[in-house]
Amino acid sequence: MAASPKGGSCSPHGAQKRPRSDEEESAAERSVSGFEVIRILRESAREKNIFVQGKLDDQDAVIILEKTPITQDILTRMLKNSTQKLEASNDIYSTYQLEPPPDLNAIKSTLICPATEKHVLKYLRQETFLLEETEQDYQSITLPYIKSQSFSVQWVYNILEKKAEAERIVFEDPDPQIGFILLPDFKWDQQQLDNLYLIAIVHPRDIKSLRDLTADHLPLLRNIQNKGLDIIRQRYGIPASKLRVMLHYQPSYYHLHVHFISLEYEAPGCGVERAHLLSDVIQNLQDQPEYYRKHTLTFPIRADDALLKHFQEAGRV
Ligand code: M7G
Repeated sequence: MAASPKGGSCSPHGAQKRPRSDEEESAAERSVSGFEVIRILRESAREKNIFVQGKLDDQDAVIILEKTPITQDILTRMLKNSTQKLEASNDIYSTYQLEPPPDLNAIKSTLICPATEKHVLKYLRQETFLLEETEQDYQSITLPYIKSQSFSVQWVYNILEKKAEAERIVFEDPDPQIGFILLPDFKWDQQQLDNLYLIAIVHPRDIKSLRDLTADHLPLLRNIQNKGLDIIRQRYGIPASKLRVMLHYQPSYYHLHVHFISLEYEAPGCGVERAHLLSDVIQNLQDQPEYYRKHTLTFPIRADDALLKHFQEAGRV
């Protein structure tokens, strides 16, 4: 199914068309053809993607290349218009190498440039462990670490201030307390609905993660749940029963955001060790206003993550 909008009721709210900023212009003009490969950080034949560290214009860079799913709407054109080479045939069985026309053969690519050491580590395949973080651990180990180390959330502020991706906004509720912006996640190329992936980024800037949430945030969370689901149903025709609406703990970026993912798509980070369904979060906070402040939270951590070292030094693992 193609990801064309259904109905017109969720046109960008407050997202005016505007000239591109200098940053966007330079990103748009940067060509990946000058990317010099240094090493493969991770690759998966099953997921058909590759994560590569390299240099672009003398800057450290990471590029992620991914073959996109073959969907019903392009199937007929693909079969009809591809050049085909017979590879082998035996009785009723034959295999072909199909070469589809370029527009049906796109590779989704994400470039991070300049990339930090933390980006490189994020994509490097690594052994992971589970950590149990008590309320005290969060205050004495994790919070100081986050304050000193976490990824910059400049890209989030650019979205909230319409300095980037403004034309991609699917919906905005501008309320400073309970408002948010809903837009396609970088992981989604918007070509098909099977891997639909949107994120809701909240307007308040003082909520780092799930850990900060209390019952005071219930109006915000309910607003995201109700409006997010409504808009996705109207625009893409996907009902709530086909969506995984969740938060990550730990997130990579410490500005509260909620992931809306097609149930058909086994996206990275959907496992029980990292994902928290928004509906569970809402219920837990209804039952216990300080649930996420007080409870021990378990999350996966990579062997090379400096936070693990801090837990080790504190004698917690
Ligand atoms: P997360 O839970 O903090 O960490 O999610 P994760 O990246 O380990 O899942 C952040 C989400 O924001 C991810 O799903 C990213 O794909 C997405 N994302 C990251 N960046 C830098 C951008 C961006 O610049 N634009 C958009 N639209 N999405 C992004």
